[in-house]
Amino acid sequence: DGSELVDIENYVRANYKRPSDDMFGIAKGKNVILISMESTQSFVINQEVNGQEITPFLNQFIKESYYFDNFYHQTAQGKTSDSEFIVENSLYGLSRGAVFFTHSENEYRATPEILNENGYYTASLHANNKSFWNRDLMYDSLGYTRFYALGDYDVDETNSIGWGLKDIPFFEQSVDHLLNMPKPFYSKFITLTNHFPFELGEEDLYIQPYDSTNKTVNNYFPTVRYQDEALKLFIEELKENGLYEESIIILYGDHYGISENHNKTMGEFLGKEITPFESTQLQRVPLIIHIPGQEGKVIHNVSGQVDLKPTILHLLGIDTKQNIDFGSDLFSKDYTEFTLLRDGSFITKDYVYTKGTCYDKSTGEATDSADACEPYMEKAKNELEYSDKIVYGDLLRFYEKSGNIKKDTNE
Ligand code: GP9
Ligand code: MN
Repeated sequence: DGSELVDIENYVRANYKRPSDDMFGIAKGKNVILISMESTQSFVINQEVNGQEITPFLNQFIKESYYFDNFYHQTAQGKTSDSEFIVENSLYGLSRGAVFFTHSENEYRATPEILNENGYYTASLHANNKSFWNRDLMYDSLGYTRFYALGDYDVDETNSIGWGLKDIPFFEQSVDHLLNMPKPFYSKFITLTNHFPFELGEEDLYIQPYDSTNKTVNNYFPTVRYQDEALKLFIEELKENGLYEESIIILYGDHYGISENHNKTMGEFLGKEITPFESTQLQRVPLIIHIPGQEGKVIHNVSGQVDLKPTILHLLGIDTKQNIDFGSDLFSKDYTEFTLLRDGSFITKDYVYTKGTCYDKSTGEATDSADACEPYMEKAKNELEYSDKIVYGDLLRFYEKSGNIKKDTNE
């Protein structure tokens, strides 16, 4: 029953971080353009392959945005769907399976639902079959008004590769959908071209593949580069039609593209051995937040996908005190650096804990200093357990919008 929520609520309330006075409501009433970048890891930012930039557009765009260079994905087997779940609920996905499939009927308190109540039109745009990852059902539970899926796009052999519609035509066609939306809108775009096995036609090859015996790693770079080009054209389009100035634009990587199976080649590319410490550091994905009128800034705080929901709501001037969120506002003056991955690994300002070993971030070496990771172990365990209890027990059904636990739990 609802009594299980009491401990969880106490834990979440103790972790709540007050928004900063400077940033709370800075984007009030603005549209939100959220972009999920398929398989995009942070190591490609400001990095070259064959002497050429991999993400020339993003490298520029981060200079006029808030760029979080220690932001981690927290996904597991649910891949893209896990990232969507985490970002919009500030809860963790499950250690096995995909919560989008197993718990789509639950009660949630996701960003789209909250924004609907605040007068926003909410839509997700992704040119794949609507039932992939059970999105059509889960999006109802998350509170989306509209899902622009495969049937809303013109897709044929000439504009597709690999998993489907290429990112450039995807964004081109999505602009028409955007222009038809009532304002303000919250829109989520999910890219696709940079998906394993990273296929690309000759005509879309802006850079040449990496040269090694590993095809996956080789081909990753040109598809990241293609996605970067698609993003550039999309932003140009937004500038032309005036949406750029009236929207906040948030880009994040959904999960890794290069798995641990490729550590040897990654080690060659990066010029260092990929230890469990480095492997954890490779779970960083870009987070870029562009707010009209704000100057660019790199923020080094350790952070993760659970932090996006309260961050976005606070920028829009919407209070989150009553929510059950495991993340916290990245712009809060009280923000505390602690990010938990789904396998129990965690990262703090100075340490990385993974696979039973505590690493000193400044050296990348294992440390047995007793006061290093120990203080966070219990917190890490509790936090994942609490989130799992909410999902498995559908506990948010006992929760009122006002932030009270329902007294009558007979439903
Ligand atoms: C499919 C797209 C890719 O619609 O989200 O899914 P992934 O395999 O990355 O989870
Ligand atoms: Mn994905």
